[in-house]
Amino acid sequence: LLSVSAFANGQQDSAAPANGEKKVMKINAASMFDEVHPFTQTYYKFEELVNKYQDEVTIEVKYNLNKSLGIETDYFRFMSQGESVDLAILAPANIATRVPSIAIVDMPLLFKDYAHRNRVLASDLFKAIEEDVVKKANVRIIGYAGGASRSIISNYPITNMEDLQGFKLRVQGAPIWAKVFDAVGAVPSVIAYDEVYSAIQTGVIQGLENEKIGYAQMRFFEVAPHYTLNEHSITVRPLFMSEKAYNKFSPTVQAAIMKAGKEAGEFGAQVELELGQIELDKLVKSGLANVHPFSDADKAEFKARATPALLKYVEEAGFTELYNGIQAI
Ligand code: MAV
Repeated sequence: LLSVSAFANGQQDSAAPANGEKKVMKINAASMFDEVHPFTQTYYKFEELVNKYQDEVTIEVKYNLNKSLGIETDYFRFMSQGESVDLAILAPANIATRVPSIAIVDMPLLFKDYAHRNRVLASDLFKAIEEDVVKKANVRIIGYAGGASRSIISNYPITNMEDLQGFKLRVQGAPIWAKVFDAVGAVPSVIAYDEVYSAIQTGVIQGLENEKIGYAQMRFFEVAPHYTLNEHSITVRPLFMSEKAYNKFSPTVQAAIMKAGKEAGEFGAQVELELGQIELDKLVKSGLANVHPFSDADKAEFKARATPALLKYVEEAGFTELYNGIQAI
């Protein structure tokens, strides 16, 4: 009877406990990257910690890496439907169509610096968004990875605001990204992440904006050998679990999932900071990429031109209070 009811609850994957042995519960994690990428290392850390923080079940994570299950937009769809993917780190922009409020979490120019980002994440300012995500999209934020900066990547050198004028670049799907790049004089278009490389190659666009680690792992340097340190955003990459998977666990295990998720996310952010720089340095050393500075004056001009668009968006989307709370912290 026990195993029949376990089956009826959708726990087909879990082996029945025999003679006091722990039940094995399998979950599927997905990433567009390889085993050294910080997102993958976040999953490894999660698996280690979640089994340390509870002893009711053994959680076994299956790693579907290197786009074997598609890209982050696919993972979101799968998790939301409770199919194929149970655990994934996603850029907030990927889910903004279903949960518009999440776009603010990762908006360009939102954070003053890395410490500010961490203060915001340590506060409960994103609590309402976390609840919104469960309600509207059937996925649960269990931690936050990311923490790297995004900068401009191009097939010609960009060293100042003037070079940026007319720059055709790919941006993420949440509308705020196009609005900001439009405001600074570039020409943004929304393109799926796995189509960016060939879009640059064929001249549809001249570049994109991305983290150092994405630049290296997606091999964008082959078609766009210029990385400009304008650092227009510091990322927040929520670690999501599908609500369907989460609900399979007892409250004790769920508490361990939340604790492990939080710590794994913090670990992943640390890894990303270090690894991104290492990978970019390697590319520069081997002559595969050129890094360009962007002066403080140019950063200030970027910000001045982008800010009215950002504020307009914040107001229209009804996030003024949240935005002010973030800026005040
Ligand atoms: C980077 O690879 C990551 O931030 C990832 O989460 C995003 O989806 C991707 O960029 C992107 O720009 O789509």
